[in-house]
Amino acid sequence: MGHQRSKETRARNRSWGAAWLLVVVSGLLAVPRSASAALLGNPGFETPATAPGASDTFSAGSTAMAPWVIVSGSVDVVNTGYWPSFAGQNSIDLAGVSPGTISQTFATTAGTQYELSFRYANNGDVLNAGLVAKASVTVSGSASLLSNTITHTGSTLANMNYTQFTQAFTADASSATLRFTDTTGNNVAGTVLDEMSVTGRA
Ligand SMILES: [Ca+2]
Repeated sequence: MGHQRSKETRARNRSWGAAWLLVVVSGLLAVPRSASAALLGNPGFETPATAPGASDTFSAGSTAMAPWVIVSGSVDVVNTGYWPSFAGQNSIDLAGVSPGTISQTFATTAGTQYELSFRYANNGDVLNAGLVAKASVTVSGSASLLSNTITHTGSTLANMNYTQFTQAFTADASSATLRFTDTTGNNVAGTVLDEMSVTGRA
């Protein structure tokens, strides 16, 4: 009897050993391949450099914010001394001297899920108290992958009260284009954006 129990114990131990090996191997396979890869360029609008307290306007055709493309209209790159950035020295107002549209194309793997995240607020200038900023945000590959509208109010020069946007999308091609269009309806005061990221959820 004792001998038999001992054989059963050894068999159980071998079986546990195999189970642990499986856990270790699947743990290794589950490590995200590209979670920390930076898919967007100039994600916090830190280029171009701004002077302390300054706000500089850039119009369609300007490459100052590359790889962001100013598709139409204009945007302001705003130094944190004018209103606080969420991070770094700069944020942007998506309405410069006219409602702006910006876009950026980045590499993706079809079938992989990604998460888009960014911070948004509204032009907090004292002249714009009560402004309700509005913008569309889209991601497209071969088809539309994400389409949403953001609205924001209540930002002030002292407290921009940034809100975080987070939404997942699944790529369907080797690249995708992220696009923002200001629809506030004000030529000089619109949606404030900062600290973009797109990360793979592989
Ligand atoms: Ca920034």
